[in-house]
Amino acid sequence: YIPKDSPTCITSIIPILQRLERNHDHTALVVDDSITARKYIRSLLERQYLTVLEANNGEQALEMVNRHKSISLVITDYSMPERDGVSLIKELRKRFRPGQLAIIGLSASEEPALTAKFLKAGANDFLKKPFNQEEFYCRLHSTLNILDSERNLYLLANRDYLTQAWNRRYFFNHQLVKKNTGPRCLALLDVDNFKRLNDNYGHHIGDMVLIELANTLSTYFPDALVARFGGEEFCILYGNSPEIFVQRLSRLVKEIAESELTILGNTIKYTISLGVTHAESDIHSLIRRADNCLYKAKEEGRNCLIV
Ligand code: GH3
Ligand code: MG
Ligand code: MG
Ligand code: MG
Repeated sequence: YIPKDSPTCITSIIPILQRLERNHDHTALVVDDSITARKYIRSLLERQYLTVLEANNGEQALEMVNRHKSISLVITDYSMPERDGVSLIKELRKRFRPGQLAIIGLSASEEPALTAKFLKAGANDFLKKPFNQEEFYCRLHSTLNILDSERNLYLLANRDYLTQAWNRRYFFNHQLVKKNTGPRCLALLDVDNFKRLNDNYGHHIGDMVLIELANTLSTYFPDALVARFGGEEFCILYGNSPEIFVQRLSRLVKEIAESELTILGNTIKYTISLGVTHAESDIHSLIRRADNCLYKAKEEGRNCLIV
């Protein structure tokens, strides 16, 4: 189904359909002090299946962006009371890269070099009011295509391909890792006798066990940073009380040992070992200490946790 007034200048239907499907993932914030303008832009965006929110001025827009994490596109007017569009964009760009939040400027102002002013402030694109509807849709689509590509690129660079867990790159770039101060707990997790599991059931089943384990870890620790460090080894960094962390990890060791996975007709049982540490020290000494504990856990017969 193609909306009647979808851009006729794009001749191929397939890209439009694919674009429309992906638009469901985007929430747009329309910022304008004119209700008429807001309603008109809302109707254009809703016809392209975007979810739309509205703000009256730049100040309100900042508040909305803080409150609604789903906002991925801001379409903003220039002249508004309290905070104008250019100032709003400058403020937003302190916190969001163009690949995180797309911004399109719109203005009827005759101010010379306004397009440059918007682009310099960090807008992805700019349109002069009154605009041609087809041009609006063309610019909207190309902005959203770039945003989607940037998001995909980010995930490709930061997630582990097999398990979709965060990878080492993401881990070492994370704020909680970089800050290097304050108490933190770190656990290194290693699957026991994983080589044997691969030998017994095949590498493919081994892969599926890793995927299952990564899913279990992310549901167990939604409040922690979980990353695949490599092979069958995961790292969990937690910013709260070590007592609670160790309790939850102990429960995890027990639960994994007691559970049975059914993968492609095979009943799989496996265990994990953990080395855990908590301190107010830099990440590398935390990892070193956790690794020593993990080594001891293996020495003590595996399927256990050493702090
Ligand atoms: P231990 O209890 O001492 O940890 O024994 P282990 O067999 O788990 O340890 P080892 O380091 O000898 O073997 C790890 C194995 O993990 C070897 C490697 O083939 C396997 N492995 C690493 N990455 C992957 C992967 O992505 N998929 C699968 N299926 N296996 C992997
Ligand atoms: Mg205005
Ligand atoms: Mg290992
Ligand atoms: Mg192992």
